[in-house]
Amino acid sequence: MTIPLKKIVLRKLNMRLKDPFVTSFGTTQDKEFFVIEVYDGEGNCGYGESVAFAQPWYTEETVKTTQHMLEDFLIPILRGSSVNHPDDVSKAFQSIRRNNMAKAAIEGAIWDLYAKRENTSLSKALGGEKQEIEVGISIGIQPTMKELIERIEDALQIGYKRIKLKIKPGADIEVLREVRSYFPNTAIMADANSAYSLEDINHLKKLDDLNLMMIEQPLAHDDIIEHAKLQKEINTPICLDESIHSVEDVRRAYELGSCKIINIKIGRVGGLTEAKRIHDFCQEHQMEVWCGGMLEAGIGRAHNIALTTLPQFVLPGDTAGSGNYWEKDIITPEVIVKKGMIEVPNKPGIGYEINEKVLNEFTEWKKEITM
Ligand code: OSB
Ligand code: MG
Repeated sequence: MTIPLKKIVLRKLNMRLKDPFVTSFGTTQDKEFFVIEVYDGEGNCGYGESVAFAQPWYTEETVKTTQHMLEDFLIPILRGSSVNHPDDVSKAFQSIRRNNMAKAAIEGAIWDLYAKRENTSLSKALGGEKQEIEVGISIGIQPTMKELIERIEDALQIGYKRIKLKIKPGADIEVLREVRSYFPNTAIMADANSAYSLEDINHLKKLDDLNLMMIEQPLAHDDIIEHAKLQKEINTPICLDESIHSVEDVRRAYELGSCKIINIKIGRVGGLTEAKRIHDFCQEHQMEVWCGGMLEAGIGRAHNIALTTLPQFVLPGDTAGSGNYWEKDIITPEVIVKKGMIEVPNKPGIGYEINEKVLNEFTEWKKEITM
């Protein structure tokens, strides 16, 4: 049965993170993004959240390109399509190259709407099984070792199942070595966000002494081949993040041996349908996966939680609790982490209510688009 797409509301939000988030590519504190509401005219509304940053330093997309794609291409395509299942959305978008984060934002809203119409949770609509998920935390580069150790101690207090530390040239092996000496038995991994090249191979080999769960995206954002060369030389498992935009990218990485682990981000791969395809490929080929994060507010966080209930998400993801990022979140209840676990909501759709007061407070403008 066709899902009626009667009206879309595009909201531009601006929310300030509690603390600036520092990576090898730059610092983020003000998070600009879109909330997309899709109405069926029968009393249901699906919610999506866009994840592209204001600057094109993680991928090529930005807040402005997201708006351009949504208004000038993606929404017009939906106006002329009949959507029977959310899987139809990515098919309808096939004529548009990449712009995966823009596609994912609106596809996510339609997945939520679909689940609500089916009176089932987004988790179950995706085929998820878990009632609770294990989560880790991603800690940005800190000004001092003292602050880093404190951040890790706070995270361990909350029970996060693994600690991810951002590294960059000049703030890497020595930092990790010191952290390891403070926390000999903690599950630790590092994320380089593409800051190294194969010329650094002898330097990167030193990671092997640190008993890390993995090193995430050490080499170029668009590389598959050099990661395979590096993986042959180091024992630390490589996890690819920036290099993966589709199940085809995962197949190439698998066949070349470029990594052992895949970080799935819904936005980077163009939506939940493609994320599920990647999950299924990895399950079949025994590659471990986990759900990455883009400093999302509550709606994006809820989508990540639902995705993580699929069985091959065997490693803790970056979906930390709302309070790790925000003074107040746009959903209610906020996402709470207890003993490193998040309880999966079983209400229809994303399973959280929208906190309209907070949503309106952070909305810079909104537009109603009649379909
Ligand atoms: O590389 O995973 C990344 C944040 C922004 C951009 C890229 C990355 C990250 C994170 C934080 O690591 C994940 C999160 O807590 O949402
Ligand atoms: Mg990463």
